[in-house]
Amino acid sequence: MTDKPGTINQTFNQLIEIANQFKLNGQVVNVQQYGSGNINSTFLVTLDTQPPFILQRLNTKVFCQPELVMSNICILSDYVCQRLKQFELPTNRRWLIPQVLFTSAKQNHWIAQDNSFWRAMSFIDHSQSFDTIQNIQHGTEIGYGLGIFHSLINNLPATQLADTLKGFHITSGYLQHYNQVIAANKIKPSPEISYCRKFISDRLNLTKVLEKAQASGKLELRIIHGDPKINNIMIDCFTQQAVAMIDLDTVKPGLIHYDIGDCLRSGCNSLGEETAAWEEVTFEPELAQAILRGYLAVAQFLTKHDYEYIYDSIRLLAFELGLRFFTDYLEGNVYFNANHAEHNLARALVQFKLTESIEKQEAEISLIIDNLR
Ligand code: ADP
Ligand code: GN1
Ligand code: MG
Repeated sequence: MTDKPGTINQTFNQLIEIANQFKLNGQVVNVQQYGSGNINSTFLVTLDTQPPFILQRLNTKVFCQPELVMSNICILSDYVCQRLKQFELPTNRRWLIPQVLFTSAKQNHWIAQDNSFWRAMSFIDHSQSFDTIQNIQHGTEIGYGLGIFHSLINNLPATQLADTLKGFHITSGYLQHYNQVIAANKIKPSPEISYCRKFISDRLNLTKVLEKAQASGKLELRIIHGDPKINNIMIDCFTQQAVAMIDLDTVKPGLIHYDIGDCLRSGCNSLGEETAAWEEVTFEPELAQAILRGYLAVAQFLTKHDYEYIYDSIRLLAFELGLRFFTDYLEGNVYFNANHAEHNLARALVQFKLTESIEKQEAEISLIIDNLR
């Protein structure tokens, strides 16, 4: 089987057969492609009597030890279920964590004949996710969502979970890989490519900012989500409150700054990651204020040093994602799902423009952070 990101190799009947490997209390009536993720292949399975569930083929090119991903998720969801019994949620809201559904043979995944790796998760009902922030209240809820998630796992020791994606968010590693790709390929010149290359070469001294802070003991490893872009934070359809964080594949030890930076770079760009109007992309400080206000109202464990690196993390995570998209474009789109050959180049341009806007507004963003201390 080819493991090209985003390719769906299974027929409808095969998908039904895979869905039936999981322990269900009803008949499968439909399996349809679902959601918009850049890594896995996601399906919604409808049953005749029970609520639907999520069926996913894990991208094993990205997660080369998928069994570890599944054991991490099981440890996490058991831990959070226990924590929720004593945890006081801000405003009386429901909060859910997706549950792993087991196969009839009591396994947390199923390996199909073509070696593809499948898992099933409970569906977060009456909720939806958005690719861009809808309004200030949505921004605050995104912040609450990440804050609740971090607070729930705050006491889970970093050693409890395996590192399922080595080098994830280590910007200097992405830079090293980029340099190797540049050296190994003949890159055709274009104005966009020149813009990206210059953008990167002008910021080489930025890449180690969080690594250095960690090495000096200012920042410490904790369990983090790893991928808190706003479409991974589910919003309750009735109350408009954050109700769950999904996409738990990258929950593992890391710096909370990866999460804070990623959530803000994703939430404060109202044109969204997929816009073709990359030259118009800006970072919106009032959305940053809303997200951070929600986040900090719940996540009350941040140290003085943690606050000091919030601005750097926002800038770094936008830059890092641009670097990752651009490298993937140069490599022929081997990591992120892409709809066309230039897709990851277009995405890189968006992130670089966003980084530029963050840099221009450093003073204003830093003031917002200071005022929330
Ligand atoms: P990827 O890793 O490819 O981003 P995700 O786990 O984020 O995959 O799933 C893709 C999309 O499917 C999400 O953005 C969301 O819309 C939907 N989804 C995934 N898991 C659930 C769930 N447990 N409940 C409801 N919707 C979900
Ligand atoms: C990927 O899986 P998804 O689409 O939620 C990526 C993130 C990027 C994001 C950019 C494991 O997230 O790091 O920020 O695309 N996930 C992984 O859209 O690499
Ligand atoms: Mg996702």
